[in-house]
Amino acid sequence: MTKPLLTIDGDVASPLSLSFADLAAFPMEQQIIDVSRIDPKRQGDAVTLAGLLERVKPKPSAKYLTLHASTDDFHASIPLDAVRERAFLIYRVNGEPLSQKAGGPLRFYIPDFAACHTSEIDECANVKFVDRIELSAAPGEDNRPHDAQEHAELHEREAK
Ligand SMILES: Nc1nc2c(c(=O)[nH]1)N[C@H]1C(S)=C(S)[C@@H](COP(=O)(O)O)O[C@H]1N2
Ligand SMILES: [Mo]
Repeated sequence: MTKPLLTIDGDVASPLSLSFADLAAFPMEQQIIDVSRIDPKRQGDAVTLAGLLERVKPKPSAKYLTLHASTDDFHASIPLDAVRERAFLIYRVNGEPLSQKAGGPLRFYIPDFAACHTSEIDECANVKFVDRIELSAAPGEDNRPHDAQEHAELHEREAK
């Protein structure tokens, strides 16, 4: 059995749960094969957020995208319009599921993010271990660090 890695729900017409096999089966025009073409520091293959949204059909009321990682209780909520055409979800490296070390099994990625804790679309919003994407009219749960000290503390915890 292939277990779902990601659920997309909230203000959408068709909520959806997807396994690794489901992600791999997305049409090629909704995949990015070799994300290093877009960001040389990253590797692997991804499904575009636009492709996922086409499947779930956001309602007109959906203005925010909340990325949930239950593994470490990390959450980020960002304006949908700012990322809908450029973000993607990395799910595979060398034919295998993305490793936990790299933020797998599934990691949200915005290629051109702002510096940490400077804007809604910052590097901290590149949520690792993302297992749920929730669409909503208002901002959702968000526990990204607010300042340099909180940020340093988070990375210290991450390194353990
Ligand atoms: N689930 C989860 N995702 C997370 C974090 C986290 O602590 N937990 N840290 C964020 C922060 S603050 C940053 S700067 C980036 C770092 O990503 P990297 O380790 O791949 O460079 O991941 C983001 N995604
Ligand atoms: Mo960050």
